[in-house]
Amino acid sequence: MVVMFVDEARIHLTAGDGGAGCSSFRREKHVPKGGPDGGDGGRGGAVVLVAEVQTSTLIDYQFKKHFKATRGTHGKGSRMDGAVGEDLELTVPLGTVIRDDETGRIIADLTHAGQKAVVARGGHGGRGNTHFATPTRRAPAFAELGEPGEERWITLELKLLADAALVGFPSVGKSSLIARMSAARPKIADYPFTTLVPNLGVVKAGEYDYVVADVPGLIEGASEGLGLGHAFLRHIERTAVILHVIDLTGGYDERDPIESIGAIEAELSAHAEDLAARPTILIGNKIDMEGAREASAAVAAWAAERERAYFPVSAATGEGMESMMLAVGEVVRKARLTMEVSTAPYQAVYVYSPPEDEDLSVEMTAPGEFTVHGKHVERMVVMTDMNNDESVGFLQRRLRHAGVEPALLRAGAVDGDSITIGTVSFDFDAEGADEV
Ligand SMILES: Nc1nc2c(ncn2[C@@H]2O[C@H](COP(=O)(O)OP(=O)(O)OP(=O)(O)O)[C@@H](O)[C@H]2O)c(=O)[nH]1
Ligand SMILES: [Mg+2]
Repeated sequence: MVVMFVDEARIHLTAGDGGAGCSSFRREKHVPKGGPDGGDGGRGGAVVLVAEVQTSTLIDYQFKKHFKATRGTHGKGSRMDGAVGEDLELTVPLGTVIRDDETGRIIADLTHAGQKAVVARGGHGGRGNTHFATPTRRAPAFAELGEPGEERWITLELKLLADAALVGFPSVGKSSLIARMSAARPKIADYPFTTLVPNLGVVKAGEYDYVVADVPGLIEGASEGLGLGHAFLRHIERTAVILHVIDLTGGYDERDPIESIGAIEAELSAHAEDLAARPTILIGNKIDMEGAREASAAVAAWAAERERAYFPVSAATGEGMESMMLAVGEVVRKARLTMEVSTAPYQAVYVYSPPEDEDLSVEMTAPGEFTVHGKHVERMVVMTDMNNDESVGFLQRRLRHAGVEPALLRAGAVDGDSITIGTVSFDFDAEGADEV
C-alpha cells in the first residue's frame, strides 16, 4: 500500500496583453508627409507552469491565488517595435495535473522535471500602420490594438507521496510531531497503536516544503508481520528520508532509548536491506519531561560517535522543532537531487490555445440579432480601434474577406440587424460594407 493524499489548489492566471501598434508618419525636414513608420506592439508574456524536482507540494498556491505575466509595450514611431512581455514561470511539483476549471479538461500532466505547459497565452502585439499601406492607401492613419492575454482559472492537483516518514515504537509521539510540523490533525493518545492508518502532512520550514508521513508504531517482529507490520514498512520503502523517533522517557514499556534505536533499525533492515541505508534523522522526543535531558545527553553522545544526525525536541512545547524541521528539509532536498530527472530539457507538453482556424459560425440569438463566433474574427475585432473610422473600415473589409458577410446572409441576416462579434455590436450594413 502506498499512501497518497491529494493536494489541490485553484489559481487564476492572466497572460500579458499585447502592446498596441503605432500609427505614425516619418517626419523629415522639407518632406511634408513621410510614409507610415509606426512600429508593432510587443507580444504579451505567457503564464507557464514548470515541473520542478525541488518543489514537492502546492502549498505556495494555497495563499497566493492570482498570477499575471507582464504586458507587451506599445509600438512607437520610426518603426520601433514594442518590447515583448516577460513570461511568468510558476514551479509545480512533478506529478501535478493541470485542469481548466471552465471545461474540466486536463490541460497538462507534468510528470518530468523541466516539463513546461503554457497555460495562458500572451496576447499578440498589434501591428503598426506600416502594415496597412497599399498602393491605394499610402497613408493609413490607424494601427491595431494589442490582443488581450488569455485568462483562466485552473485547478492544480497533486497526488502526494511522502518525502519522509516518522517511524518508531508506539506512543513515542509520532502523531504529536506531525501535528506540530504540519496542519495534519491525527488522533493522539497515551496508549499504543493509536494510529492505525498513516497520516500525511505538508511541512513548510524556511525555504523548504516537504511531505511527512506519520505511520503506525512498529514493534519487534514487524518485519515478520507482527503488529501492523508489513503494510507500513512497505509504505516507508517509498520515502526518501526516515525520521526515527525515540521516546526519551523510555515510553510505555520503559525501553532504554539507545537500545530502542537498534531494535527499530533491525526491523527496518530485516524488511529491506536498503531501508537501513536510507538517510535517517534521529529525533529524541519528550525532552520536556523529567529525566529526559539526561537521557538525551546519552543519545547525543552515542549519535556523535557514529556521526549520526540527532535532534532532541518536544512535540508538546515545541522546543527544538524549528531546527529539526530545517534539517529534515535539507536532507529531503539532497535526496531529491539524486532523483531521476528527464534528460529532455524544457519540453513543452501542451500549449493551451484552441486552433486558430476554428470554424466560423453564426448564431441567431433573437429575431434580428446574430452573434458571429470564431477565434480569428473575434481577435480581429478586439484588436480594432473602434474610435478610428479608418480602422473600422479596415475591419469591415477584413471581416468580409474572412467570410463573415456571406455567413450572415446565409443565416438570414438583413440590413439593420444587430451583429455581435466578441465584445462589439454593430448594425448589419451589407451595402455599406461593399463601399468601403
Ligand atoms: N510530555 C510530552 N508528551 C508527549 C510529547 N509528544 C507526545 N506526547 C504524548 O505521548 C503520547 C503518545 O503520543 P502519540 O503522538 O499518539 O504517539 P504515537 O507515536 O503517534 O503513537 P502510536 O500512534 O500509538 O504509534 C500522548 O499522550 C502524547 O500527548 C512530548 O513532546 N512531551
Ligand atoms: Mg500515532
